[in-house]
Amino acid sequence: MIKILHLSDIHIGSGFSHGRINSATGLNTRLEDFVKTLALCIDRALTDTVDMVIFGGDAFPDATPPPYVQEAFASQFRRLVDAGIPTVLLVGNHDQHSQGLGGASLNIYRTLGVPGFVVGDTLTTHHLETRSGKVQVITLPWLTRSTLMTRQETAGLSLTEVNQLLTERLRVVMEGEIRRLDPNIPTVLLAHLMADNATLGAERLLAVGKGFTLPLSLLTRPCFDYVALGHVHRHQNLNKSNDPPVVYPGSIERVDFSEEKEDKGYVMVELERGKVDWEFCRLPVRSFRTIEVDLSKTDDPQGMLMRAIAKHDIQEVVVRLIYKLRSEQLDLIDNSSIHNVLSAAHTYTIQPELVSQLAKPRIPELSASNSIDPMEALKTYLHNRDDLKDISASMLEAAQSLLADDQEIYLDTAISG
Ligand SMILES: [Mn+2]
Repeated sequence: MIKILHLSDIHIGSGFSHGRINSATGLNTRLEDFVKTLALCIDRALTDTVDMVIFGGDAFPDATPPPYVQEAFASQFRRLVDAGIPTVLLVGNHDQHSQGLGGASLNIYRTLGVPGFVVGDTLTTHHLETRSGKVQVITLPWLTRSTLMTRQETAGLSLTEVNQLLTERLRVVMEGEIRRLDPNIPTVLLAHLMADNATLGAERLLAVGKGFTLPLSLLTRPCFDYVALGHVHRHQNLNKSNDPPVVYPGSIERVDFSEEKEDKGYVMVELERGKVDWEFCRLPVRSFRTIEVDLSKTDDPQGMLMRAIAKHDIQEVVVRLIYKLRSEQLDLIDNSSIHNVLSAAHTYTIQPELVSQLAKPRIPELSASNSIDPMEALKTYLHNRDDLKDISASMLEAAQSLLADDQEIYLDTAISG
């Protein structure tokens, strides 16, 4: 039986806006949080003497993290080298340069020839020797349009068509890898991808550009004993039958407020050929809390706001306060006492939202339902703005010539096709 620790989406060095500078160390407290949490994962690998650690990709927020962040990451993984635990580092979308090939932030481990370390930046099968026997790991890093297709092949295709073509290509290449597997050795597929039935989290906002979505059927093959995924930050097993398990461990720390309610952790796997057990292990990470309150209908907005905050234990929590109010209520809010109570939080942000301005346009004649000539709209607007009286004539003149230019350009294009 082979014991594996599977973690993913470390994103160390991100979310600094949710932290503050620790005056004792000079470091952002969120970097310290991420280091502490990563250290807990490595601790577990060492105390349980796992046979292998697999990382599902997205080590940093981008491919060129600052040296002190790289060092924080390296000094934790170094502990696995010292313990002689084989480790596979998969390349995620955040580890790749938008230009060129490969995972720039992780390739250094291969370049240095770190003993027992494998960097997965291509679709290939790695044959690893662990203390408890052999294991096969197929690495499937984040795919981009240029991975399996040339520019000529994708020219003129829609995103959906490109996605289909990529899936077909991948199926063929994957089939080649599968055919070369030794059927008697336990096998793991380690992939950084978006599966079509995954429940999304912050990654859809973090991703640079639109990625591809791959069908689950590509992953649920009987030749795989365990499918280890990365990319989606919410922990989940995509395969209801669990044969094989197709598991996102999720991110190890909350990257932003979209992960406020998610458990964070890693996965412990026990693997034999044809048999697998796995368990999600929660990590004690810093809490995030959104406090949202609508004050627009109360006579006592300050009191209601303070009561809403008091309902929560915000000690050492990253807090986001969102409150709605009418502009007439602004004078009833005492900002200094809000800052005062929120200072118990680790960090906090305050987002007041005015409701009245959203409800009705400032100049009724200019409501969106009326389709009016732009010159007429500008005249109406200027008519309502006494402060612009002096320049209104020249503004109208400028607008007139802009519109004329625009029409000329439009006609030019129309004629030239
Ligand atoms: Mn990712």
